This record gives sequence, structure tokens and C-alpha cells, in this order.
Amino acid sequence: TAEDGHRGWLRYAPVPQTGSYASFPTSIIALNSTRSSPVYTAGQELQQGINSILGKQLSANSTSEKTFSSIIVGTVDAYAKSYGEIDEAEDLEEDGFYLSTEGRNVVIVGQNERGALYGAFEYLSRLAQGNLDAFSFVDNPHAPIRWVNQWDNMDGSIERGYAGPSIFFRNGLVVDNTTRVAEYAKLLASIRINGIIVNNVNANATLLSAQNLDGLGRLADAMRPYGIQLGISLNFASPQTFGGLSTFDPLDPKVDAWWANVTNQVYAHVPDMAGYLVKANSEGQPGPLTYNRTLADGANMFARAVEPHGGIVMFRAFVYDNHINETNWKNDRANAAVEFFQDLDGKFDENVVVQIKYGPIDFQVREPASPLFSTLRNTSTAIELQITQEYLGQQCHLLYLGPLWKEILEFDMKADDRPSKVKDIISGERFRRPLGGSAGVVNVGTNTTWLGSHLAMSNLYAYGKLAWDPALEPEEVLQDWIRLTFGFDRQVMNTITNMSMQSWPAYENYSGNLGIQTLTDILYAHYGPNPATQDGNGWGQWTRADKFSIGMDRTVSNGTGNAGQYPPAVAQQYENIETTPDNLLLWFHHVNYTHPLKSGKTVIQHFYDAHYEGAKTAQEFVKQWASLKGKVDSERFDHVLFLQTYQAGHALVWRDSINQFYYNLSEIPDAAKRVNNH
Ligand code: GCW
Repeated sequence: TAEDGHRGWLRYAPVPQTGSYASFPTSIIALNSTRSSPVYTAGQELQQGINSILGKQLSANSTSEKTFSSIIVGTVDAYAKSYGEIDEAEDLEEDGFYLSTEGRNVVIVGQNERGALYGAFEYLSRLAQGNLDAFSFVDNPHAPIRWVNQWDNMDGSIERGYAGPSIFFRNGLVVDNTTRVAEYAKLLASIRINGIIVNNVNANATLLSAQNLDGLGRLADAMRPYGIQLGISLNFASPQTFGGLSTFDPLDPKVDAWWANVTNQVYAHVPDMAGYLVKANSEGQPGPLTYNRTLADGANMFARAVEPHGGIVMFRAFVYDNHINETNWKNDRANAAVEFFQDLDGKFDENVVVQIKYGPIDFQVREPASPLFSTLRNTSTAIELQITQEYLGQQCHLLYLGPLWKEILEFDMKADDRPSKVKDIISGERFRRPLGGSAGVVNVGTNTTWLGSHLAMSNLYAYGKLAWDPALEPEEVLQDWIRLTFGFDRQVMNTITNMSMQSWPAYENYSGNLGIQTLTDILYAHYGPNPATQDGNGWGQWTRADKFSIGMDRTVSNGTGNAGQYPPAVAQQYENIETTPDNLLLWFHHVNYTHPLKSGKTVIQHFYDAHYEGAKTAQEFVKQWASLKGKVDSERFDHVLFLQTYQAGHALVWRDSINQFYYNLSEIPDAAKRVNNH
């Protein structure tokens, strides 16, 4: 039902009950009765969830008087006051929790209030999956920053959003009704997200109007009970365009004072504001370079403003020149981030985090990890991922992203020839940084499914889970999500698992092979096949395809030098065509269409075959989903079937347009005689 879509994975559907449920606790004790407190929320959530899952009405109190068996939830300090110390408490880190069902009572103790709420959600998730085992463990986050970004505009539209208008803004103002905002916060808290940037990085200074500051206070109030801290994106030119100053030079004391004052006002409305997100000098946005100041000068100006309030600044590394000339073989947008940031390492204030997209270009179906992760050693960093499927089918194509993210997070940069996985760099561990983590661009909208597609919700779920613990296996995360979203049927489980796990390879097969990037229209929509737009533009997302050859030569010896931005061991691997994996061949090398791959096929034949294979898989998704008729409620069944049918058709369009394009260009026939054989 629509209600099911709305609740995402928090459906709390009844589970088949066995004998062990008889001795279930009869009361909940939440050790904080303040309504805005996450511990209070935890008590409420446990009460509703258990009623819904097990049909048991438990009382919920805040007093420490125990019934024979209770579920006790609170911070470690509150727990100690009422019941005494617990040994495991010393292992808890910020936002972490201890959960035990081993004794007569269920004990859920957080290092802080947020941690307690996470523990409650974890307990409910296990109950909802039919898990009544006795367990006891401590769970701590891998990284402190686990945020989502929304690209919502003040008029209520959402940049790269595919699920209707904003739940935050309308007609230039913050919305009055925050029901959906609180529901979103609940979903986010259940996957242990602790911060949200509510407005687009292409920011509008009118967010800072008095009326909208009131509105931000309202949004923060709606999310605070879930432990979600609000933050905002800023427009660098605001002092001039909104504040009426003659300049926005970050080193001008007037500008500094203006931001300090604005920041004080923001904190007056949102006392626990998480911080600012800034996109500067990118894609036409203003920034410090206008005044010949560095990007660090720009970031530090905001850092000074939020520092007294305990806030942080997420400063985006997505800075590049979008008017570059393709006739110069050495030009390369992929080089931009390292070029802009390498000399600034160590020059950022301690409360600045550089937010880096996972690859050097822009959320393509296959990219190597951004070399900037290994360049910045004295700067805190975070990885930026996209849940919204901008280049990846815009929620009309099934694409489970867990495996893609996992590959990047596990990638070893081998900095100084020591293990340097991306996940351990962004957590702050590898280079001993105090801050770090993840930012995921989500772009939920008012659509009842949140993202516009029921199956796409596995991506939001997996994002939160991997941000907390990147060691998790994406397939297992997916299966938890399937159980919570669709129940216990084996066939449902196997079918959605298969479809989801095949979805990335399938999309890669028909949209962008061998590291060539997603061959979509890159000029505007980022949707549908359009390889012709990939070259001859200033954006720098090039393929350099001509009659004989294709790919970006990013070698140091003959190309743009991009391979040399990685630490030596990785640089060598990518520099050498023999050691470059096939799936990144055309990212790093320019080769003839007849170049043989490790598989033995030529590049062009691989293109032809992969497109047939990918499109075929997309046809099978329809049959696979159709086999679940009667096992999934008809509303969700029909909606997914509609999207899968659409994807199957669109995959054929992708297959034929891309294959035809490269056949026309190269005039090399398809060995299987499928392409242009009429
Ligand atoms: O690739 C581009 C997107 C823009 C986006 C930008 C960014 C918010 O097409 O829509 O702007 O990336 O990440 O800043």
C-alpha cells in the first residue's frame, strides 16, 4: 500500500511467532522524558514497533522502577545512575551503543542519546526480522560524519531529484507542515545518519531571511527528536547579493563580520546546527578565487564563523573549469580536484572537512577512486556519494549501488606503500584526522515512495549502513532491507537479491563499458543514451572517440598525467595498460577499437556484446519480478512492474543507439552480425 511505501523499511510488519515470545518483556523504560530527546523517541518507537511486530502492548515509562522484565533504554550515564555501571560502557565511542538481550531485561545503552536511539532501532530491526536470539554487543561508528545532502531549491524544485517536489521548501519559504520532515528524520535515524544539509549546494541566499531562519528552526525541531542535526548550504556571494556589502572577499573584515553575525542568527534559531556546506568556484558558483584568495581562505572564513558554536564546514572538492578545450590532448577535468587542493593541504582550519566525490569526474557508472583521497594528509576528508541516480537511470532503472560504493570504500590507495583504504582515509584513521565520514546526496521528495521507486530505497538503506560500517557486505545489507521491506518469503528474497545484485553490471553493460563513463546526454538531462554529446564540449567528460580509437589517455608518459596523481604503486598500475583492469581501460588509456582485452575480445566487440547482454538482463528483470505476483501487495507489485517494463524497453534503446553509434563511427562489423545487419 502507499502506507508501506511511506514507511520504507520501517514497516514493522507482524512476524510469525514462536514460543520464545512468551517471556517477552512487559514494559519499556526510557530514561529521559523530554519530548525532544532521542531517548524519549526510542521509548515511543519501541512501544509502537513492538505493538506492530508482535502485537504486544508494552507500557512506556521514564521511571527506573522495573517490572519483572523490561526493555531499558538510555544513555550510559543515565543507566549507571539508576542501575549501576555496565562494563561494556568503556568500549563505547561517540554515537555508539551497547545492546544486550541476554539477561532478564533488554538493555539498550548509548554513549549519548543518539546512540541509545540507534540501539533501539537495531533491536527493532532484529525483531522485525524474526530474530529473538540472545545477543550482546557494542557497536561503534566507523566515522563521525554520516550526513545526507538534499539538493532542494527554495522554490520547492529539487536539482537531480526524481520523486516530486521538496518536503522542505515551497514558494521560496520553508514549509509550515513538518510531518514528512519528521518521518524522513526517523528513516535516517534508523540507519544511523546524524546530519542533513537541507538545501541545494547551488545555494540561494534568501534562505537567510528572517522568515526562513524561523523556518529552519522549525525543521531542526522536527528532526531533533531523531538525533538528526540540521545544516545548510551557503552561497559564497551572499554578503554582496543578500547583505548589501560591496564585496564578498573572504579576507575583508566586513565580510568576516557579516558571516559571523549571520551565523549567530542561524544558531539563535538552531542551537545545535551541524554546520555549513559550501560549493565555491564550481559550475558558475561564486567563490574566493574571484578575489585571488585561495579555496582555503574561503573555507576558513566559514570555519571561523561556526567554530564558537561547535559547527563544522564541509567544503566541496568538486571544483573544476567547465570551459576546457578538448583540442589540447593534455587537458583533463579529472585532474582538477588534485590541482586545486594539493597545495592547500594543512591550510584548512581544524573544523573544515573537504567533501570529495567518489571519483574524479562525476558519479559515473564506473570511476576509479578520486586520487584526492590520498593527496590530502593534513586535511579532514569525507566521501560524497549519490543515492539519487542522476547518471544512473534516475530511479527508472534498477541499480543497487551498494557494490559500487563498497568497491570504492575498499580501494587501497597504498599511500607511502602502507595499507590506505579509502574507508580508513575518510574515517580519519589512516592520516590521523579528527573528523571525516560520508555525505550522500539523497533528494527524496514528496512522492509517497520517497525516491520515486520502491526498490531504490535499498540504496538509501545501504548508504547509511555502509557509512556506519563499511566492512559490511552489500548483499547482506540488501537482504536485511528486503526482509524489512517485503517480508520473509524465500522467493521474494531470492528474486530481489538476484535482480539487485545484477543491476549494476547490467546498467554498466548497456550504458558505459570499460571505464568510458556513462554515455548519456551530458549537456543537460543526464538521461538516455547520447554518446555524441560526450565530446566537443567544455565540460571535460570526454571519450575522445574517433574513427579508429577511443578513451582518455591519462598516462604520465603520453597523456594527461592523471595516473600520476595516485601514490606510486597505484600510479604504476594505471600507467601500464597491461595492469589496468579492463573495467577502467578506457578511463586511463586511448586505444584502437581493435585493441584486445584480457578476455581476448576486442574493445569494439566487447561493446557490442556487453550491450546485448545488459539489455537481455533488463528483459529478464521483468519476468523475475512478474514471478512475484501475489507475493507482494498489488500496489507495490504494479509500481515496480511498471518501472521494470519501462527499463526493459529503455535498455533496448540504449543498446541499439550505442552500438549503432560506434558501428557508424568505426565501421567495424559485429562478429555476431546483430548491429546494422539490415
Ligand atoms: O554534475 C553536476 C550535476 C549538478 C550538480 C553538480 C554538483 C548540484 O549535474 O546538478 O549541482 O554536479 O555536484 O555540484
